[in-house]
Amino acid sequence: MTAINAVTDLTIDGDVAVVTLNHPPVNALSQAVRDGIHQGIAQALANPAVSAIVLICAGRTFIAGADISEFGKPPAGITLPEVHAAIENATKPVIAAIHGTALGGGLETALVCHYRVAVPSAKVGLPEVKLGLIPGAGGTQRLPRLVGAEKALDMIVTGVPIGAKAALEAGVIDELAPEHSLRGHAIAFARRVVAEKRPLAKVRDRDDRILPARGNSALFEAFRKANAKKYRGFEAWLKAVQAVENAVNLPFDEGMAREREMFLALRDSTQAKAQRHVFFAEREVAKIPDVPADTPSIVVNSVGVIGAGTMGGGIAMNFLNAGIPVTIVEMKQEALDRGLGVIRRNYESTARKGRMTAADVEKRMGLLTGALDFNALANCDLIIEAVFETMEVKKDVFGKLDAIVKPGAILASNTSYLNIDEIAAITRRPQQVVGLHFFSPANVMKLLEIVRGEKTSKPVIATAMQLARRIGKVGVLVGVCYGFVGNRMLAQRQREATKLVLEGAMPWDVDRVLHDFGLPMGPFAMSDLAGLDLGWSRETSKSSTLKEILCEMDRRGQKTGAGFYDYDENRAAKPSPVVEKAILDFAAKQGITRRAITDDEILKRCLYPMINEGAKILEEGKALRAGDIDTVWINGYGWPVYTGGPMFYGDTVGAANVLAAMKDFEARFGADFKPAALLERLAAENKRFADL
Ligand code: 3H9
Repeated sequence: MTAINAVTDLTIDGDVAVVTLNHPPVNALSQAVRDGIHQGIAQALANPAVSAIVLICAGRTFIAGADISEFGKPPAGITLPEVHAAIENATKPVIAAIHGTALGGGLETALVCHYRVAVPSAKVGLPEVKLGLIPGAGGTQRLPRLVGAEKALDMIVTGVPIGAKAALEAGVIDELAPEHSLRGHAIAFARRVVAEKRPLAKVRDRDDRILPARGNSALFEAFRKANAKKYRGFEAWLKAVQAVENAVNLPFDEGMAREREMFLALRDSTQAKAQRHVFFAEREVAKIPDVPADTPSIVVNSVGVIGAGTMGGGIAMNFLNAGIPVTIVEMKQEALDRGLGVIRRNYESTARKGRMTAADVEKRMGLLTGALDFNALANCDLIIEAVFETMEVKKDVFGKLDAIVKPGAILASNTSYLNIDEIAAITRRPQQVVGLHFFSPANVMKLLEIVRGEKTSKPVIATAMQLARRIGKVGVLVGVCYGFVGNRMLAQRQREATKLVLEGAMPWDVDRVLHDFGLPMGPFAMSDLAGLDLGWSRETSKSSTLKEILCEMDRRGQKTGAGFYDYDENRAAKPSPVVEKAILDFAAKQGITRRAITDDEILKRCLYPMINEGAKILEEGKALRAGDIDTVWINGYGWPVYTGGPMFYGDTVGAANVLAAMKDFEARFGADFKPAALLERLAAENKRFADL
């Protein structure tokens, strides 16, 4: 074995040279890796004893793509296209041996090899769109030549990898290797290629699979139309469609040149920078400086959930899906039966859509036990309460739990706003108490705010973070404050949206501006969906807010067919003249002279106070990093990933610009807009939240 460089070895096995990359964690194509492949291939070609070359990776995966952390830095060393040319033009066959994931530049490297073998568990894909990019090293030109235009469009635009068996059927790979003998099988395959005098197959030379789509612009147009809504706001996917269309219609080298041009333009775009930020932020969020990875954790093999309502049921489903038994407790048999019934129906509906088998449904339901007594929770490792949101009720529940549940168990609250320290203080084990704030619908939304109380122990935090991953959530550690990170910032937007409507805008103006920004829906459409009568009662209603007035008119949201909007039988929303009049009357009663409000003002007044609140959250240490706040908003509220989250968006606008607008608003509208000290500091020092 010869070491080519720190990350590459060359071994000669009879007449086959094996170039092995070893660059943990994912063998990304850093400068050293590119260099290693290039030199390894050159040495193998120069060796007269070698008749074929295998390219393989050590560790958990084949090359998982370009090294994303190199983007945005000055280019150094040999480029990937140069490495690819060396492989493709090699005078001896080069075989890619794939395990783990061959993604992005990794798959592109495999596609310039003359043949590809993979173990059954391997996956291959071009996920560049998820980073705001298109494949930039031939992926959009070579993949269609192997799998045809339609399959290539699907793979490149969704970015979702396919398994090795599907890849074999589609024509991406040539052969499957047994799971645990990839190296040996790849060498044997290489010998066969030589013995059978198979050609040095170059994907670039094939056109049999793309010919059917040549000149068929309707195919691409239909694809664009069918996906326009799904990818609203994203730039890269349309470029990807264009690149595949080029592959079909243009000579190979011209298609390559266009792909490169589009890739480079996208790589330096705001969207790609934002999506790279999100990629790293979602991974960094798991790192807690004072709770290192080796912190001991608590084994969680059984979970108790208190409350079988919408939230409790959704929470329970997460654990059932992960194979963890759940005991769910309700006060009354009827409520318990209803809750269990809803869970079953949810699973059955998933099964009807073909995303689960009937056996899967029964397996999950078999892990679920209903009970009417807290004593049923005595042996659970973790208990999460999802009961009514008042401090008295929560304290009562925690007091009872503390008396019943085994000593090492974790007691968690799903509260959205309440003070975890106050709840913990009622128990004899405040170190075992933590907030686990799920977002509705709890079995769907990816976010889990993990609320660290003053006394929450490090093992409890480590356990909560690991558990989040185990149930497929993105766990974000937050501190105790009203509304934690997500709802605390949301309150800023809600306040301004309500004020804007009294000052001169209409709910549909505010919603349109925020929807166009990329949010799934605006605040008023969201209120209609959630129900305007949350926390409202006819007895205490005094026509003192617009919401109260609408509830009094029985306009309580989508469920009553009317709220801020009118709804037809298909739940399609229409601006409501009744609401318009109610707004004008209410504003007049309040003595407000309405004025024209621009879309620009709506956007800034709704979003900048959120960024400002995010700055306060950072100042107070209630979130560890700006990227953690972005992760909350992207995974919990559907904030458009291509803007990077509220704090990254603040960086894009620039702290000085956000500050200037906040000061202007403060002068016109008062203390709601008082700038955070951190925002002032960043503006003065010309820094970004990302620099903190
Ligand atoms: C591309 O290829 C462009 C080309 O078309 C053109 C070029 C000219 N670079 O996710 P994990 C790090 S674009 C740098 O927790 P898993 C990651 O940050 C690229 N670093 O593991 C983390 O670091 P840390 C196309 C990377 O097992 C560690 O590796 N490729 C990269 O859950 C472990 O990651 C992609 O988009 C990278 N490319 O999942 C693939 N990838 O430990 C992106 C990972 O310090 N990667 N890291 O936090 C993935 O999808 C997943 O990481 C993967 C493993 C499925 C591979």
